[in-house]
Formats: sequence, structure tokens, C-alpha cells
Amino acid sequence: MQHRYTLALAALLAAGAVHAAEPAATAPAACAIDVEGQPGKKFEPNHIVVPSTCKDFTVRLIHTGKNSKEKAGHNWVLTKTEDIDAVMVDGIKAGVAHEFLAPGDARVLAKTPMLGGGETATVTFPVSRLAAGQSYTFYCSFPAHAQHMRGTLTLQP
Ligand SMILES: [Cu+2]
Repeated sequence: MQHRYTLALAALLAAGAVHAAEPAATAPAACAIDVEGQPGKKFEPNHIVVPSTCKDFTVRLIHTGKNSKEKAGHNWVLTKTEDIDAVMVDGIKAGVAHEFLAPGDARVLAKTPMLGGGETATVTFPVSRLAAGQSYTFYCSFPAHAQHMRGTLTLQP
């Protein structure tokens, strides 16, 4: 009995230790979301609604593929929909050293680092950065992905 309890406690502690490293775990559930960067250049989900009651919003990106970040990296980059194509073009010019984003690009509202297969990263941004009625697009700035690997985000009216 004691042994079983110890095992259960160890499992709980281990789970807690894993989550403690993730900022998403400390935010209220509705103010955070997990987004998978999947093989086939897809985000799941590909539409996010941010509750206007949240002060901050956290996206945890999970690269569910197996390729290295040099071969098929994924990141999560948020811009206004009307900015996305220009941000993409400038990002590709900025090159791999800048993870395909122009340094200091003010049109980038939030971004994670570029990840390789099996890696995760989180980004938290203030919801005050978003406006109701504005269309936002998130994308992966990896060159072969940038055009197609996209999703949309809106602030809940
Ligand atoms: Cu990608």
C-alpha cells in the first residue's frame, strides 16, 4: 500500500515537474492554447479565438514532426492579416540566422522560436495588443512553409 502510494506520488511529482517548466500551465485554461505544428505544413487548430476577458494569452507550439529545424522547422508568428505577405517576404530576406523574420519587425505581434521535431515553445502576449474586428493570421516563417502553413486568429467580440 505504502509502495503504491509512493509510486502514485512520484508520478504526480514527475507530471508536475514537466508542467512547471511551461508557462501555459500557470495561465487560466481559456487564456492559453496548444497548437500543433504538424507534418504536411499544417497547424492544428488553424483558427484561434482569444477571449477578450484574458489579460494575456499564451500559445504553446508543439512540433509533432520528426525533422530537424534546419530541414522542416516550425514556429508560430502572429501578424495582422494584411501584413502577413510583406512580413513573410522580409523574413525570407532576413534568412536563417534570424529564423526568417526581419529583426525588430514591429508588424510581428508575437512569435515563438523556430522548433525542430518533438520540441515545444510558448509565447505569451498581452491581449491589449489585439483589436476586435481585426483579422489576424499566424504562420510558420520557414521558407517552404510560409505561404501555406497558416491559420487565423480573432479577438472574441
Ligand atoms: Cu513550419
